[in-house]
Amino acid sequence: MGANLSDVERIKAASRHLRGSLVDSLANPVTGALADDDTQLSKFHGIYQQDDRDLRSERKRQRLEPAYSFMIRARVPGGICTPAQWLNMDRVATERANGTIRLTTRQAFQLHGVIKTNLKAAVAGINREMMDTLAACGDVNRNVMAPTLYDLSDVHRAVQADAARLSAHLSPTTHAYHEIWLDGEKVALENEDPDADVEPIYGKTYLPRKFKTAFVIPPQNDTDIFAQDLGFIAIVEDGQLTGYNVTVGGGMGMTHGEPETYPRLGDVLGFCSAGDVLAVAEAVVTTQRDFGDRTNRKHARLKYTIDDRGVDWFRGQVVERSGVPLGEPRKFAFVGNGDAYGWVRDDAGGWHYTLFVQNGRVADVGSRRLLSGLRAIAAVLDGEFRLTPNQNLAISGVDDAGRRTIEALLAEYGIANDTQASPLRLNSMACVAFPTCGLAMAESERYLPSLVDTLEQRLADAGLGDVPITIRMTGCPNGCARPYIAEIGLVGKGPGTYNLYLGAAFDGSRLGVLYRENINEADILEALQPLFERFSSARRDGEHFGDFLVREGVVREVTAGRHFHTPEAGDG
Ligand code: SRM
Ligand code: SF4
Repeated sequence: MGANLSDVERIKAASRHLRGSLVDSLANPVTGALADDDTQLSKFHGIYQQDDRDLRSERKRQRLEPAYSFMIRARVPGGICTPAQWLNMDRVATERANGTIRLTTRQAFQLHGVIKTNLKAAVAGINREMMDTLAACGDVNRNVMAPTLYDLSDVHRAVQADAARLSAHLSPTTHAYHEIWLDGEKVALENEDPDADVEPIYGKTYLPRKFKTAFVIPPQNDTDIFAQDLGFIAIVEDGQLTGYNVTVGGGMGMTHGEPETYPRLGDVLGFCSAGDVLAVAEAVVTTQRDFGDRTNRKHARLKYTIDDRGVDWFRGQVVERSGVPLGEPRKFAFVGNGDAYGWVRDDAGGWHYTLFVQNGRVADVGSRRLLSGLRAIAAVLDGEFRLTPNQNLAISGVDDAGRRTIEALLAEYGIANDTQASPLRLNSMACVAFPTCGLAMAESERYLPSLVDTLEQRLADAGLGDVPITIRMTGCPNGCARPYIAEIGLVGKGPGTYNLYLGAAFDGSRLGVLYRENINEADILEALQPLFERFSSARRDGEHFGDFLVREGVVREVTAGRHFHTPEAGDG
């Protein structure tokens, strides 16, 4: 192992395909934590060690170890979840976690507050309904996203099927997961020699860094295709899926004060047929496996491999490795990156209700009993749930009678979409941040709703109450709610302070740019108020806020991720 490799590379290489000493760590009664190296390996199994940030200093004062607990992330390819899986997740959340379910920005589930002694039972519990947590995190391909809705149901089904196939194809094959978490259920594996495990795609040290894949069907860019390492844009001609434009090299993460890190939008590499998806994806993944930077984890994502070596070089690798001659990209156009709320009917007559779930948190709060209501709906649902890429939930595939039943339950539990909710709120997203996220610098999920209360009032006062504007907040620059492609992006800098990014496109196709640094709520309002007024008086018909700010020269147009921090010729 080379001297310059990052420590995580050493841990992966020595882990015997992700086993490490996880079994011993789980059995150790002396601490609520895992051994250090195991905290890296557990991620590949969908598990993050965390501690309650609200209690951290008090516990330190009392010389107690941090209040350790674990976050478990379950993969839900394409966001499709059966009613039985929902009820099972609810049961595990109630019995083994903190009694809430979190829908993520990648159409997955997260449970928080699982203590070590509950961990194994929780993971086994999730697996009971054919849902797993393997590769929900770690240096592998993560949950594969797919569009929630499309009016042509056959096309939607075909794209969902491609997403599911790719998810399975890129899943790790190690037996470690079954050995550690599901013993008894896969007895035959227990006696196998761990070194005999093979990872045909990943090899012993997996990928240099996390890797993310999504599918999308224009005109809705709900999966934020340009934020993905690898994307497949469905091309639909005469009502038929003809194939996909392939995108590569998207990613949001950066570090404050380190301009060599930056968010980047994916490039369109070319067109492939649906039958070539697996081969193309595998070629993209193995190129990143072989050429990604394993010395510096802040420079290890595919976006940097591509910027360092050039997109033409990358295309050459993909074509050579896959044997697929990528064609000229086909035409496509997006209109937005949000969800369509309320009832929508597909061409086969199925009804779908997209329910707004503020910041993805499913809990009973006052008269809005989301957890109980969805439990009741799951008990009678004759269709499926679809977790959306915007932290919402579609109740999908019901007939007319089913629609009436769902409507009654939505009303009974006080969870139907608020018809008065502003488009700003409906287009808002916040990452988890405090108290669980170890990387949070500022509040996000617990704060954005109240900031939106104020901003929606200001927008209404400016006569913009009906204008959809995307707003996303994160507690740190890692970008978990994809803030750099929101028209108003707020990124945590320190307690109560944020960087404000403006000028991104409403459809997720252009990055915003830093407008104000390290500002508190009063400064945020002071910065936005005059821009709202200007937008109100000079807006062109149907113009979006981000486009307006760029057209008016309030912020420059960012044409590429590497120009995110510093303008270059052509950046306007
Ligand atoms: Fe994320 C790390 C939560 C989507 C970029 N993310 C984390 C961790 C696990 C913190 C940690 O490493 O200790 C957060 C756990 C918080 C908690 O307490 O639950 C966390 N990320 C989330 C979720 C739950 C946000 C949400 O509110 O929904 C999303 C889970 C997605 C899923 O189901 O898989 C989530 N994270 C994203 C996205 C959006 C996306 O994938 O479309 C991004 C930006 C896209 C990208 O990857 O570039 C994202 N998360 C990061 C990064 C920065 C990666 C980078 O390249 O620099 C980190 C930190 C890291 O990897 O070092 C991170
Ligand atoms: Fe945590 Fe930062 Fe991701 Fe928010 S953006 S969940 S604070 S890592």
